[in-house]
This record gives sequence, structure tokens and C-alpha cells, in this order.
Amino acid sequence: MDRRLYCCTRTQQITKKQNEVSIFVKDDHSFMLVEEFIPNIPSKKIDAGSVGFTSPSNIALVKYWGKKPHQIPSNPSISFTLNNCKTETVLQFSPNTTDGFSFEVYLDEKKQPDFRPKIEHFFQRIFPYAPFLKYYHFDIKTSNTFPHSSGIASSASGMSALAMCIVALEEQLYSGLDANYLKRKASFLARLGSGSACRSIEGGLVVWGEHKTILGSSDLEGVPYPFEVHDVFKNYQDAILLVDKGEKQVSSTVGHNLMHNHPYAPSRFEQAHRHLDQLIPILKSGDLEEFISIIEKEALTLHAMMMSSDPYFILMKPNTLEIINLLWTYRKRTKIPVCFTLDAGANVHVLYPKKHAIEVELFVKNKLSAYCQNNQYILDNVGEGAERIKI
Ligand code: 2P0
Repeated sequence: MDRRLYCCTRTQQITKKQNEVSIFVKDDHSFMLVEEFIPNIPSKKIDAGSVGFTSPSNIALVKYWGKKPHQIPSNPSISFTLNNCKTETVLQFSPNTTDGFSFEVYLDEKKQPDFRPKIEHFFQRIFPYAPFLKYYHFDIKTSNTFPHSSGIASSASGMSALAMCIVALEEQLYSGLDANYLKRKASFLARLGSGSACRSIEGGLVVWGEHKTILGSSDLEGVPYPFEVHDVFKNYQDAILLVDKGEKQVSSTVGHNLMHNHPYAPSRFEQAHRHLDQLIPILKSGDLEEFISIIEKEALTLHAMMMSSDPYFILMKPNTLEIINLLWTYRKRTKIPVCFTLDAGANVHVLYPKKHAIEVELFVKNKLSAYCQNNQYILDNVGEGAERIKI
């Protein structure tokens, strides 16, 4: 069945095509269709098979915090794609004998019924763009390279790996889809699973969210940062200090929603745009003093937003602050341009240029690891994005 026809006859179109985006109202829910990513009738028939991808986590320099309906970010963000913290996903498909979505999820070979609601929701959201999801039963077999419950967001790596598998299946079913389209579509689909996941498909620096100066930036997908990047940022290092490996106190979705009616939200969103503008010459020149100033301001503003929302919450732990203070003292003493950033949790990402890796890693091992749970930390660096697993 042609989904476009289905949608148009069952719904009322309230906005005419604008940049290929249409907004429809179906029953009481509005939904948005981006026609560019809606496939036609499959050109081939395949009964069964499997595809696999690895996809990394990413660490935001300018943070995404606050979103609108349809997974549209309230402000643009930019991140380094990581290299070592990855999810590996194999999608095995065989004929579906039911009317709905049919799938099982496995983590490290063990069935994970808890993951089902999130995947079911993801499939519902992306179904207009992947109608073939109902042709098949899927066994989704996934594992992470980072320790389970390490407090590292597995949604970015997990959703981007699954999105890559889904477009790889699409590539097998439809002819003539080029590699660039497939990567863009994977980012678009990954965003519908988890916002930050759209920044994990491509390597290096990735921008998500419209920004006036950044050519091609989009609210719908992550795009490679299009301007000149100084060599120092091409192999930046990230030591992830695992301060608290527990369950997240606040889900990201709840956190993002607390930006609605937040008294400081408008100026925060404006600040993110300004920080991106300021980063453009810094990323070109390699001015690390200015880089550090923006990156640390972003991390602390993210947590300041959480601490001033209603309800308010604190995700940093005492050891998070101990690490930040030790790092500031170390930077002052050694003049090594090392800085920190934070995610929506207590873990600290220590960022530094590769040429200082030996000294900084000794400092992490000898001083900072004492403030981590079980002394655990992960050494990571800027990576290349999602990669196919040869099956
Ligand atoms: C980021 N974070 O830019 C920010 C900084 C956490 C702190 O994106 O609801 O898991 O799935 O779209 O992507 C975490 O939020 O949220 C996040 P959803 P997501 O990386």
C-alpha cells in the first residue's frame, strides 16, 4: 500500500508541503511527514536475512536540552562522535505471521522484554518511513562495548545502530538508493528513536538543529560539521570517568520536558545559538582557551537548567565536583588545555588534545580515578561513526 495515499485519505492536511515537510492531523494527534524519506513499493522481494552495524555514542559540546513535538530540538547542538563506546546490533529478519510489529530484543544473547516498549514506540514512529517493518519478524541482537549500567547513554549508540540496520534492509529491498541518502535517512530515523542518536551516524563533529550560519543544518537530522576544523580537534580525546553507574534519576524525556515553561529557557536557547557561532572560528583556529571556556559553560548551564526547573533536580554527585576542582587545579598548574563536559548525569568527560594524552591519562589514573565507582573510567577519542558488521 502507498503510505502517502493512506495518510492523505485518512487525515486532514493542515500545512501544504513546505521544504518537503507536511503536518497532518490524524484523529486527535498531529504528526509530521517528511516526504523525502517515504519509500515507494519495494522493488525486490527478500524472505529472510540479516544485517549488522556498530554505532558509537557521542558527547555534546553544545548541548541539546529541550525539545518540541516530533523530536524537534529547541536549539542546535554539536557533538564529537566517539570511537570506543559503541553498540553492536545485528538485525535478523524472517517473514512476519502477525498483523502488527513482531520482534524480540536480546542484550548479550539474553532476551530483554524491558526494551520492548521503547522499540515498539520507535517502530510506530518510523513506520511511515519504513512500511517494510511489518513484512518481517525481527530478532534484534545487541551488545555494548562499554560496561552495562555505566551511566553512559546507550540510547544514542543503540538507536543509531538499529536505524542503520533498518536502512540497510531498505537498501536491500529498494533499488537505486545512494549511500548519502541512506546515511541521512538513518540519522533521521535515529532522531525519532532518541534525539542525540541522530548525531552518531557520521564521524567527527556533527551538528543537529537549524543554525543560521551552519549551512545545511537541520532539525530533522544530524549533518557533518561543514566548516574547516583544526587538526587538534580531529583526534580529540575523551576520558569518561564513571562517577555514578546507577540508573538515571530522571529520564531524558522528562528532563527535556522540564524546559517547557522554564523561566530561563528562552535565554538558554539563544545562548546555544551564540555558542555555536562562537565555536566556528575556534574550531578553525584551534584556540583551546576559548574552546574550554565555551565547553565548560555549556556543561554547567545544562546542569543549571536542571537545578532551576520545576521540579528541580541535581544529577551531579559530590565526586563530580571533586573531579572538576582537581581538574581546574591541574590545568592551572600544568597549563595543559584539559577541560570537562557533562551529560545528564554524574559522570565526567575529560576532554584533551592527543598530544597531551600521556600526562593527562596518568593524572586520570593516579588522581581522578579514586573518585570513580570501582575506580572505573573509559578512554575514548573522536571516531568515524556507524560501521557495517560483516556477517
Ligand atoms: C546531548 N543529552 O546533547 C544532551 C546533553 C543529555 C545531556 O541528548 O528524549 O536521550 O531520547 O530525545 O537524546 C540526552 O537526551 O533524549 C541528551 P530523547 P536524549 O547529548
